[in-house]
Amino acid sequence: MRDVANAAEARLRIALQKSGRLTDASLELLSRCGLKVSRGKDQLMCYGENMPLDVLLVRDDDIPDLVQEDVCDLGLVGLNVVEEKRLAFEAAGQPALFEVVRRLDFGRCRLCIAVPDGFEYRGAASLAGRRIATTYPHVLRRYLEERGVEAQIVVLSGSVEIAPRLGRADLICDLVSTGSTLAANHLRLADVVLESQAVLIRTPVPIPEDKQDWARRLLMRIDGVEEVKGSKYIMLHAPRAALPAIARLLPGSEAPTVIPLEGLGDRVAVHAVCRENVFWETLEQLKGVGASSVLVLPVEKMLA
Ligand code: PRT
Ligand code: ZN
Repeated sequence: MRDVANAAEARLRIALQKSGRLTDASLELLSRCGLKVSRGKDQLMCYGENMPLDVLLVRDDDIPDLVQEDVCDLGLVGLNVVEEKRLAFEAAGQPALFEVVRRLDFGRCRLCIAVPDGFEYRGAASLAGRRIATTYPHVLRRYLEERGVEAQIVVLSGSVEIAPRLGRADLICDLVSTGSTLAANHLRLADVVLESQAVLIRTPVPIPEDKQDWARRLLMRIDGVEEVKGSKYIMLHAPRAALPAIARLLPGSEAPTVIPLEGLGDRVAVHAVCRENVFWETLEQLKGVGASSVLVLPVEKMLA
């Protein structure tokens, strides 16, 4: 529970992974939301210098617990960890007190069933009676139960991919992103148990009123940052008659701004935000319908 002194300060607290695959992207997200932090001596707590928001750096597995216990208001963590913790709490007869409020555009991976080369996999029924090594026993158990399959779950804390070679399991259930770890260990993907990505979780305990404004602003800024990822600002000149063709070519653009060009007859300047990347092929096609002086710029911030 929060101590009285900190509650009085009315500072929000967010938990991030201290050192791992999500760390850089999580810090980058907060920095793009405008947060400047100074690291404490213990390197565990970063003080928000320009917002009443402090960052706690911890192991990813601890993040849902910190939100559950209301030590932190928010947390950035993989959905795989959130689901495993949620099911673990429920199995222990305790409701999980954290909820996913945003899915974020990083940390994508898939929790998969993977089998050794030569294993004949014909659907989930092939797993019956087998030993499956994993660090995600609760998510795996739910997957097996939903399919009415009984198998033995071998809980490991790491190096799951070598379990079949060591004879500790027949197959595995582990995270996969590129698939190269599976290939290097002579395993192949058989089924996807969970599609995962980084998520923002928050305590369902109502955030005290004096902190609510910043919690709301942070969420709005996160939405703004996520929205501009991959977005481009495009500027070009074109004959007015080409506007319908240009609108069709610009991916995900809405209501472009059209400005007359002084002394250039029916030529206009078009400015538009495209919600997707703009490729060279599109620029060539734009030129083909009469566009010139085409500029494509990254979008840094957007507030709807
Ligand atoms: O120390 P701490 O407990 O904080 O970190 P950790 O070692 O538990 O986690 P970390 O940093 O490895 O991963 C943090 C989160 O990143 C995970 O919980 C996932 O949400 C996400 N993520 C995304 C991944 C991967 N991609 C990933 N590929 N987590 C792990 N892997 C591992 C996987 O376990 C396997 O060993 O990478 C290997 C497979 O990768 P490929 O590219 O060969 O398929
Ligand atoms: Zn971990």
